[in-house]
Parts: sequence; C-alpha cells; structure tokens
Amino acid sequence: MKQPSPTSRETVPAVLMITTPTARKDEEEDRTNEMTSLLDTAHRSVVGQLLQHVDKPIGATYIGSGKIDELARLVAERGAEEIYFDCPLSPRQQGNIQEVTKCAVYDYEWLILEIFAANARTEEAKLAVELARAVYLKGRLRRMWTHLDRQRAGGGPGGSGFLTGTGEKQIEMDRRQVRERIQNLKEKLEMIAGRRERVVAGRNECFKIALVGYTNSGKSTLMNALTAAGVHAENRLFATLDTRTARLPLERHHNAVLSDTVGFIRDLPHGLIASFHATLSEVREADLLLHVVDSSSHAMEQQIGAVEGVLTQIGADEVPAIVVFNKSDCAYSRTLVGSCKKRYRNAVSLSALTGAGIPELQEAISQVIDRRQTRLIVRFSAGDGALSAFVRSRARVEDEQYEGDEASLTIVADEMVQTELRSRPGLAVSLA
Ligand SMILES: Nc1nc2c(ncn2[C@@H]2O[C@H](COP(=O)(O)OP(=O)(O)OP(=O)(O)O)[C@@H](O)[C@H]2O)c(=O)[nH]1
Ligand SMILES: [Mg+2]
Repeated sequence: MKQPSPTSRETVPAVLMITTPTARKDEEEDRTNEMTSLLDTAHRSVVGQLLQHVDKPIGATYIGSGKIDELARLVAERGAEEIYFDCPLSPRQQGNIQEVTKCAVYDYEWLILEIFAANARTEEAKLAVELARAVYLKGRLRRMWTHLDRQRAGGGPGGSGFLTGTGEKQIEMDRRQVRERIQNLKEKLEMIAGRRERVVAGRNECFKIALVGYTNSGKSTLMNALTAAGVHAENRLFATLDTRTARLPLERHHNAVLSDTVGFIRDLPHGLIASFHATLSEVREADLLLHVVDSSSHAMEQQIGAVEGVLTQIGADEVPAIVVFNKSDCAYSRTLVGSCKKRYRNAVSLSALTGAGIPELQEAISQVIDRRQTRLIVRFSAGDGALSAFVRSRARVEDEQYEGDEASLTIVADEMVQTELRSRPGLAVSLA
C-alpha cells in the first residue's frame, strides 16, 4: 500500500467519499466539513466528493457498484491520486474498491493515524502512534500481498501456485516482523507508562484536574488562560498529542494541578485509544475533568456526545466534570448553549481567548474542591518553622492559637492533604 506522506508540504489531490447513514442525514454537512478539515491537516486537497447514504454496508465493497464506477470516473476526471472514505473499511473492501477505481483508497482510521503520526512530538506519542499503525497494517498484510501476487501472475484470481507460495512466505515473514515490532513497541510504552505512574503518584497530594474535549475546542488555550504553562495552541486538529501538567493557581486552594492532553474526535480508532492508554491515565486518575466544548460549532451536541463516548471507553465516565462551553465570544447559538447548559449540574460558559468568564470557572473549580474539604485542627511545636511552613503550603489556615510552645492551627484540607498531614512526624491532627 502506498503510504500518504502528510509531512510533505505539497498537497495531494484527493476525492472524498461520504457515507452517512440515512438516519443521520443531518450530520452530512458536519461530516463533510470535518473530513475536509482533517484532509487539509494531512495536506490533502479535496478535488471532488461523492455521497451515498449507507445504512447497511455492502460486504465486499461497502458502497454499491454503481457508486464505485461513479467514483472511478470522478477520480479520472479530476486527476485525484487518492480516495478517502469517512468510515472504517475492511482490508477486503479497501482492496476491492482500489481494484475498480485504480486509485489508492484510504479509510477514516488511516487518516486519523496519519495525522497523529505527523503531529506526534514526544517519544511516548511517537511510539503510541507507531503501535496503532502497526496493528492497523498487520490486519492488511494478506490483502497487500495477495494483490501483488495477482499482478505478478498477470491477473486472474488465485495466481500461479509458485507465485502464491512466494507471497504466502513473504506474508509469514512480514507478519513475524510486524508481530515482533508490536511486542517491542508495547514493551517500550510500558516502561514509559511506569515512569508516568510514578510521576502521577508523586502528585497524590495534589487535586488533579484534566482538560478533555473535542479536538480544536480550545483546551490548550484554556490551559494557558488558567496557568503559566504556555502550551502550544493552534487552529489545527490534534495540535496536542502529549500531556502537559502545570500548577493551577486558585485564590483559596494551593494544591491544584491542571493537565492538558490529546483531543478526541468521533469514532476515535480503538487502536489509538489502546495505544494512548498511558497518556490518557491523566484523565482516568483525575479528581475533576474540565470538559471543554466548542460552542462556536453547530455540531456542538454531537461533539459532546462523542467526547462522552470516549470517556466511557477509557473508563473515565465516573470522574466528576465541569462542562465548559468555550468560545462564548463567537457562540453559534446562545439559546442552544443555554439549553445544553441546563442538562449539566456543573457548567459554565466562557471565552478562553478573551478571558470573559474565567473567574466563574475558577470559582466553580474552587467549589468542587471545597466540597471535598474538612475543617481540621493541627497541633505542633510553635518553634518548628519548617512544620509551620509545610502546613501553610498545603492548606488554608482559618485560625491560629498559641499556648505555651504549642501552635494550634484550624485549617481546611481535602482527603489527600489530610493523609499527608497525618503521616508527617511532629503533627497531631484532629477534626475541628
Ligand atoms: N474565538 C475563540 N477562539 C478560541 C477560543 N479558545 C480557543 N480558540 C481558538 O481555537 C483554536 C484551537 O485552540 P486550541 O487551544 O489549540 O484547541 P485544543 O482543544 O487544544 O485542540 P487540539 O490540541 O488540536 O485538540 C485556536 O485557533 C484558538 O485560538 C475562544 O474562546 N474564542
Ligand atoms: Mg491542544
């Protein structure tokens, strides 16, 4: 299979095939726009597009044979070099369509994998993408070689016994290589995951908040508005593929940290979710999620649904969340935002870009932390400056009394800080 190279600056002319089911006809335009923007990110220009409502995919070719002929004509007429489907295709379907259209055919999953590959910056993200691509290609090796066999044998299904034999051997060799590579990548990722777990465990005394949301919803921009992290934000899909964590300064709380991570999209390929399992641990382990929604998009509700779907898939659907309706400066419909907000117990609208509404979000976060907090009395030797500084760095002090050489502080602390204080020698902790 020829592999597209989205890193090259030249744009490749491509034809787009949209296959939205009839029942989801109203999503047609959004899908087309999203696919066009994904293709643009991958340096493909859409020179033609076709639509077929596919309610039940046709096994061998996904779409009807008439449509495939139409696709072949369009490709020839517009000089397209590639065809992209907006859905996953089986290796057999991909091969069959390729044969009729005489053009390279790629599916939705491959396109997402390509974009992830081009955007991966950190070692972990690069390995995770390579693993997902290797798993994707493993399932397609047979198809690639059978196709080659037929070409060598001068067409005709089956090919000659000799050539088929060569192909079989080659498939076996390739499979073994790919299997070994997959194993190797998994081991490397596990090592990195171990390191990450230790870092996350080291943050146990912190209140951990993670940004989640559809790609391009403004997570990184919000991260920058709330912290001094200075992360990369851009009007591009999947600009962020790694995780960045920074201290989140709040008036009443001193131990909150905020993490920015990879964005989600509809039908995020399973292979990618599996590969990014470790990166997404920041989301699973969080005490609170900020679900960032792009309220300038009219597909806002579908995007919320897609994000909730991924959260369930990665086992993070039980983590408490504040829904942040971002881009309020250019909301698609204030009425829609208003009615959507009512569905959530905890929701705010703001603009990460202009800063409007940021104080309301900070207050909403503080209230969540407040609810997890208890009033405690800690006693220690009044002369112990280090201990006094330690307590003050971890919790808000409401009152302080001194009797003889004993200091007695009334503080407000959450469970994690309580555990930390109780294990510190020289401190006596009791409920206020
Ligand atoms: N008008 C407006 N644009 C915003 C706002 N917040 C973010 N943006 C823009 O939206 C685009 C995407 O922002 P990012 O912060 O990179 O989005 P992200 O969710 O981190 O995206 P990925 O990392 O690609 O998943 C950028 O061009 C931002 O300037 C906002 O409140 N208003
Ligand atoms: Mg980002």
